[in-house]
Amino acid sequence: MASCALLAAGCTADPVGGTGVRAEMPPDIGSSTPDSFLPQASTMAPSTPSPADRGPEPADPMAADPTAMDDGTDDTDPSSTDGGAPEEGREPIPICDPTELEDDAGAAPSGCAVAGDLVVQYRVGDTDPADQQIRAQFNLVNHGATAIPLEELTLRYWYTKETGPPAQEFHCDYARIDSALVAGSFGTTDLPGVDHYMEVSFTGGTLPAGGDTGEIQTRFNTETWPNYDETDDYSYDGTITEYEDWDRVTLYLNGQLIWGAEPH
Ligand SMILES: [Ca+2]
Ligand SMILES: [Ca+2]
Repeated sequence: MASCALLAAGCTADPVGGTGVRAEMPPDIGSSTPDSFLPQASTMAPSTPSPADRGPEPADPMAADPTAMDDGTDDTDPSSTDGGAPEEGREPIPICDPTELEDDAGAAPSGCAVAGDLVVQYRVGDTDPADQQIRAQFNLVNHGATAIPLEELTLRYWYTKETGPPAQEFHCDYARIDSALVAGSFGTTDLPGVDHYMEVSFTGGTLPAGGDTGEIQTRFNTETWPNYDETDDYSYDGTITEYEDWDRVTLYLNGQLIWGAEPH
């Protein structure tokens, strides 16, 4: 079992000082609910409904406030509460301005990330959609010329949870970049057709220009181990057993959507 197993419940092996720090929202979204953040971030999914159209969040202890999703992990280090923040003295990588790219045709942009250059590849980790676990495996690919610190990236896997209120547990079984750098948390949403997402974040590492992270094997379950039904899950596809580009898993750079389409 990888050292980051049960990250959501805390992890003792911590060679980088960040393991066990669950995914946090970047500063620009950390004080708002996941739902209020989503439409604003949906630069590639403009059809996302307005938050005003939605009712109040259900009385789910995990709902609304991402900081309320903590289930015991160590959040005492204030410097670790802004997972999207860059290292001291370094500016966050912005998304490239499309108009500037047009003016600079032919030149590979650097210092920013081009929408479409960062890609989530997915494959299903188990093809049983009615068991007690959801296994999703990812590879992040960077077709651009700018290396991206992984701390600035978060990924969301969207699904419906049939299993009631018990907390869920995130595991990273393997990651080429080092599973200890991979953290997971859970949020709720009112986006159409889904009610939960798993969010993967990173406590270190780099997505190199022209490279990839290699595979990241994640898995989660509910504490009491009831079955899920994955057949209605937005991000699930039991036929994808080899990695391929998958726009139903979304990727964010410093909180802004840069790959994929949120449920709509
Ligand atoms: Ca499964
Ligand atoms: Ca489901």
